[in-house]
Amino acid sequence: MASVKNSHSRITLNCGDKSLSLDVPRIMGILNVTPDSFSDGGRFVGLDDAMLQAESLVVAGADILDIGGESTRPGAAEVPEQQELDRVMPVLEAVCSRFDCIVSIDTSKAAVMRAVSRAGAGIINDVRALQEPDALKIAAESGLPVCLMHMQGAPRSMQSNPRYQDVVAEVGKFLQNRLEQCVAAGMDQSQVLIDPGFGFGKTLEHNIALVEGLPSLTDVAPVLIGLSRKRMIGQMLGDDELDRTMGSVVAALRCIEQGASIVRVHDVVQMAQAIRVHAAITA
Ligand code: PT1
Repeated sequence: MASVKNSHSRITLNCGDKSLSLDVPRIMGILNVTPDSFSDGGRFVGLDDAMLQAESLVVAGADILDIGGESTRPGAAEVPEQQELDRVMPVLEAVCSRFDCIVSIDTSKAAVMRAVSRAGAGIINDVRALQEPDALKIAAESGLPVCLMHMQGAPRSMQSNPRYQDVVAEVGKFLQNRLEQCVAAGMDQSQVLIDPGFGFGKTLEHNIALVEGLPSLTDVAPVLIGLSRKRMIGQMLGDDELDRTMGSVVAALRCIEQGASIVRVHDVVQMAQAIRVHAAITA
């Protein structure tokens, strides 16, 4: 199936002992281990539950499992380091011993990055783009691919009054600058992903502008996007529609058409079907 190739389709991510080619769109399945996690309502706190969820994501076709011990949805409070480690490490170790899949860790803390890179993590996913103390240095030392995300403000207050002159230009400039910092810290440029950060200090209009402006980001680096079940989908469907799955799949597919390389989703089966049909038609 030779679908339309985006400009990063020859890149392979070197995720420790595994690798991931970006020749086709890739699916990152969300495995949250935060009790206050949005959308899954904190159902996957226990290790057994987390393993069942991990298995279903892998069987459904996830290329990467994303494990996060800190909720970063709007309004969420920060989590102490030890609590984040207590949430993430047992799940990471169990997933790595039971499944042959790449695990990314959603964290901003250098100490968590160091611990997970020694325990088998394959990607560091940081919504704060390695701006926390020591994060850039520790991430570079890990040798793992990183995802740099744009956020305006902090999770607790970021949706109170998001403002931009030109959201696409400002997000692009920020990510380009963080990418340069990563290269200066010794990372291989091909191992850095960027993410516009849908819903992180953005109105619906900002989010839509970023979907349509995505090609200017894919010029900078391979793009990862996450909009699964977010408020922006609810806003487009009407907030009385509680099932955001189809809306999320359509929006993610549009991002793939716009050149996104990796989509971070809850609903892996539906996303995988959409990608397969889209690839067959556009081949
Ligand atoms: C994301 C992302 C993430 N999103 C990456 N990591 C979350 N790389 C966590 C809402 O508006 O997009 N990219 N890690 C989850 N964060 C949110 C933000 C959840 C906004 C919900 C909303 O509903």
